[in-house]
Amino acid sequence: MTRVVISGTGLYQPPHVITNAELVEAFNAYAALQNEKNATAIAAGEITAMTPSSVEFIEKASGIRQRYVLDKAGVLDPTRMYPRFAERPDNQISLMAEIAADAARKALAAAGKTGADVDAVYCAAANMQRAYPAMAVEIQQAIGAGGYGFDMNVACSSATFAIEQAVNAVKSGSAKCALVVNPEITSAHLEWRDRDCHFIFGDVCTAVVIEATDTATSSDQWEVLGTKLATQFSNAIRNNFGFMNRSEDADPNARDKTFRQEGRKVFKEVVPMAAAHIENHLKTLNFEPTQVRRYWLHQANLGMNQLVLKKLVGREVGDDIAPLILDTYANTASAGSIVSFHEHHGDMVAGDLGVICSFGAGYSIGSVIARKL
Ligand code: CO8
Repeated sequence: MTRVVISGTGLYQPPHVITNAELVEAFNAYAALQNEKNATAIAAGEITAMTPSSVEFIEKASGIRQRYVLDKAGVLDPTRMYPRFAERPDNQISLMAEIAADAARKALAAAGKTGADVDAVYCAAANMQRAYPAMAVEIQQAIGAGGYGFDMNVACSSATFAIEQAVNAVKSGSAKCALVVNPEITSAHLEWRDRDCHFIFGDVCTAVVIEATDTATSSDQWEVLGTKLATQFSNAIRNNFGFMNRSEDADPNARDKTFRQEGRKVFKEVVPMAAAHIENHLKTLNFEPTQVRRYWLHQANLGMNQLVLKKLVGREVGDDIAPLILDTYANTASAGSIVSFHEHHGDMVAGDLGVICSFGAGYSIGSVIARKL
């Protein structure tokens, strides 16, 4: 049986930071403008006045302190409240492919490979920039890869679901060296005008190189011992944006065409599901949760991760067991657990066991159990 490793990871970090203070200032300015505009209707009781956001709430409820974004000015403009991206001509690489190619080149350098070694590209993300041609094929061309590429979307679990496809492709021999990229431009689909969620997301892109042990030359290899995917339908995290909107005569700016969720419900339902998923996955490989040196969990909420870990190992654990990147990057959809892995595995030694686990819309949960070689 072919043994498969993660032999390199790469990260594209957007150029702009938005702190919670900047975010709240812009939101509150927007809310004041709306209240001024709607003063008569508010006074008549026809609509409810918007309430301000607060830095204290955001930090207490989520653990998020700042986020990276590709465009800051548009998001913080109280008369706009979403990023401003220039439409690109067909002969220019798409923004998603551009940041993915950057992360991919870094991951390939870490793995000691070039684009020419890659024969499978999975562009896995919570949102896709266009319908076709697939961003993965554009990325394939940008890095000079061969083989095939396709896009896939499993919301916040896109990365782990793609890793399973990549691992299976290498195991079956349909690919020799697979690249998983997760360009998450969440700022374009976040509703920055809704105080319940305006603080949640940030932009980033991660890349992971997956190949067989017999081709890997990297000094940093993680053998994938197993992957496990699960989905269970839920409406608690939803976005109705899609290609049918025009034919449905739907308002493209309606609230349901951007990200929305019932945060508390998600929190309550997903914590036990994620803990049970990881425990069962470890059991199939005869491991106990306490044998895991590090958990790189989905980065949606600090309290959520602490609870998942408490259920798993029976005690409070700190950053050494479950490193947090949410405070700096916010929720970066499918890239979060990979950013955590990328930034927090350098100190680990041969034989150490780790679990990458994502959870999100769908619901969807994906886990990857890996051991440092
Ligand atoms: N400032 C001040 N007060 C606020 C704010 C704010 N910004 N927002 C809400 N409040 C108020 C509320 O109105 C409420 O007031 P009241 O009690 O009077 O009704 C009170 O604060 C408490 O509100 P909540 O119950 O909503 O607050 P929570 O403590 O539940 O915290 C969280 C909200 C942080 C959202 C929390 O519920 C959470 O993190 N839940 C888990 C979410 C999660 O894991 N989601 C899955 C990940 S998402 C995913 O999979 C994405 C896929 C697609 C990506 C697309 C990219 C855009």
